[in-house]
Amino acid sequence: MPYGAIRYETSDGVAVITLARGQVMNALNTSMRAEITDALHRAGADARVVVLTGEGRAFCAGQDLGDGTDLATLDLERVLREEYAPMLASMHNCPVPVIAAVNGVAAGAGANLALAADVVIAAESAGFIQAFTRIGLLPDAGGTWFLPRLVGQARAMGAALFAERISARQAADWGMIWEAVADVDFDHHWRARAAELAKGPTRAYLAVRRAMLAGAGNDLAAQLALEAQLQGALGIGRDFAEGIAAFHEKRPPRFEGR
Ligand code: T3D
Repeated sequence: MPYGAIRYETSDGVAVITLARGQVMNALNTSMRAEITDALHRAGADARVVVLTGEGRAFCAGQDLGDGTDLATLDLERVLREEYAPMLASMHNCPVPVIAAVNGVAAGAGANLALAADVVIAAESAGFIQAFTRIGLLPDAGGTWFLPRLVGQARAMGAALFAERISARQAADWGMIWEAVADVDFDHHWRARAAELAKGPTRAYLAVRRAMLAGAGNDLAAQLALEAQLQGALGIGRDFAEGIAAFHEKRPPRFEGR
C-alpha cells in the first residue's frame, strides 16, 4: 500500500511510523487509519519495535473535523467499527512492542491511539485531551478501556467529563504514560528507548503485554496459570538460553528476539 498520510521508515530493527498531516495537526481520516493499520502489520515483519510519532507541533488531533465530510450525517458507528477498531487492534496485537513518542498535543482519538501503545513517552510540552465531550461525544478509540485501566475510574471520569488538557508531566505522575521528557532531549531519548527494545527479547516483551493485560480479567489462580504457561514457553526459547549464558559469562546478552 502506498502511503500519503504517514511516513514509514525502518532502520536497525526499529520501524518509525510518522503521522504526516501536519497542516491539520495530524488529524485522522480514512486514509490515515488504513495506512497506520497497514504499517503496523508491516512493522511486525520488518522490525523488532515500532514507534508511532507525529510531524510538526502535534502528535494527533483526533478525528479530522474539517475535511468537508458532513459529520452530522456520518455513520459514526460504521467508522468506529470498520476503521478505528482495526487500527486499534493492529496496535494492540502488534507482534513487536509499540512505543508512542508523543511529540505534541494528543487530542480525542489521537490521545487514545497513543494510550494503546505498550509504552508512551511524551515531550514535556505535549498534552493529552479527551476532547470528545467538548463536541458531544464519548471517548472512543479504546479510551473507555485504556483510561480507567491506566489511571483509575476517578481520573478517567474527570478527564472525560472536563476534557481538560492533561500535561505530559501530570500524565506521567498519574501513571497514564511511562515518562515525560524535556523537549530538548525528546527525540534522542525515544530513539534510544526504541533501540534498546529492538535489541531485546521480543517474545518476552509480548508475553509481558499479554500477561499484564490479562491480569485485569483473571483471578489469581488463572493469572498464575497464565504466567506459568507463558514462562514455560519462554523457558525453552533461545533468548532465555542466551540470557543465562550472558549472565554466567558476565557480558551483555545478544538477544535474537526468539
Ligand atoms: O468517526 C468519527 O468522527 C467519530 C470519531 C471521533 C474521534 C475523535 O477524535 S472526536 C475528537 C476530535 N478532535 C477534537 O475535537 C480536537 C480538535 N482540536 C482541538 O481541540 C485543538 O485544535 C487542539 C487542542 C488539538 C490544538 O489547539 P491549538 O490551539 O494548539 O491549535 P488550533 O489553532 O486549534 O489548531 C491548529 C490548526 O489545526 C487549525 O487549523 P487552521 O485554523 O490553522 O487552518 C485547526 O482547525 C486544525 N485542527 C486542529 N484539530 C483538528 C484540526 N483540523 C481538523 N481536525 C481536527 N481534529
